[in-house]
Amino acid sequence: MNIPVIDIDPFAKDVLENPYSYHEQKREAGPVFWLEKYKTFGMVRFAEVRAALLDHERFISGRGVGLADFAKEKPYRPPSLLLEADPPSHDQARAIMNGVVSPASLKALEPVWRERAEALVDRLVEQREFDAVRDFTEVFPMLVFPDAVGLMDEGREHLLTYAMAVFNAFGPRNEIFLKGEEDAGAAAGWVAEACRRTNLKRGGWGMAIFEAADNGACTQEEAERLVRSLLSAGVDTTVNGLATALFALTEFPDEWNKLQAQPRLARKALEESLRWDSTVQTFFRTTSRDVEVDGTNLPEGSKVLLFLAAANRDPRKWDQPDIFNIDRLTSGHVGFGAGIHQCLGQMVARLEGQLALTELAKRCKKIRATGPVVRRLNNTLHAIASLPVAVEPA
Ligand code: OVV
Repeated sequence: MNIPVIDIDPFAKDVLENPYSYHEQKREAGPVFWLEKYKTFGMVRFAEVRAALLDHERFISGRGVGLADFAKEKPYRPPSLLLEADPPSHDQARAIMNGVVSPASLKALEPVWRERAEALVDRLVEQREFDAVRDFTEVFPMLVFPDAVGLMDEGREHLLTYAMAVFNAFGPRNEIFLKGEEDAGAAAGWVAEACRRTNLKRGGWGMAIFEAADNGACTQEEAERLVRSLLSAGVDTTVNGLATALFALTEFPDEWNKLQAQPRLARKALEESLRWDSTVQTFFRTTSRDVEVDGTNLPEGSKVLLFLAAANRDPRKWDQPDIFNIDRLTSGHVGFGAGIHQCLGQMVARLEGQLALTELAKRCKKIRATGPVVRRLNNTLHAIASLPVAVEPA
């Protein structure tokens, strides 16, 4: 095959720890390359990654967005009706969810979410020193999201473990995956229970999905699985997206100063942080037919690994891509994906991020790391386990 071959394992521990130093070789190799270890194609350049995301007819999701090809192996859990589906069924499921996780519902939640952000940040700033992840970014989403879904109170801590396992499962069955699987058994059982109608509270997004089912939008069984999507995709993503934003702001103190002077920049800071270090690093697609990319034929049924995070640092697209700059125009970044599968919860994530960063910026003059960032290795998420910080009150 006349195509660059890459021997680096994108799911090896040192690569997952710091993926960015490994992207350039792939980016310079060509618009599409062969990942020898997994016998799949890969793309890291912005133009090709974005084009593939937008081309959902040729780069399909229904055979899974992980390494496993659902046409050849049984999925480890019943496939997501959103993430691991193609039109027309995908679009029906998505329409239900768009009606539930709506701008109007977020507008109603915002005042309560702001109060919770204020109370949490007040307490942390009083402490002066805290762990930005364990005490803040793992706490705040858990103070708002499970209530918005209407989840049962008992056992919510399983959400974080469950989602880590789900995101590990998109990668190979390596040590990281197997370790996550060990932790996830009990969590998966809890999640299955939590998705049932009888366990959901009135007035939440979960019950709203069942009400759509009552009106004929889908079956009750499908409603349960759509609730599962909220629980899979809604917690660890925001926990780590927010953690990365705080990490970026400690690494680039001038950017913190800009935010501190103008807390309204919180939205831009979050968006730039998603570009600078995308929480969801990669997703696969599968070719539905022979596809030509820049003269290379990708045969039907090929898995293609799309490096969203690498595309968001492609110098062909971004000026000084490794620099975190909250004034940057980030529009077009693929941190939330692109096209029909583009993140359904992006408005939720933005609201959580905006509130958390705004309240912090209003109350702190400075924030600095007091110890090293500790990564939590995951096959898909660039995650942080710990980031000790000290703040100087405003
Ligand atoms: C985006 C995402 C990640 C993980 C799971 C799902 C979605 C789901 O729909 O279950």
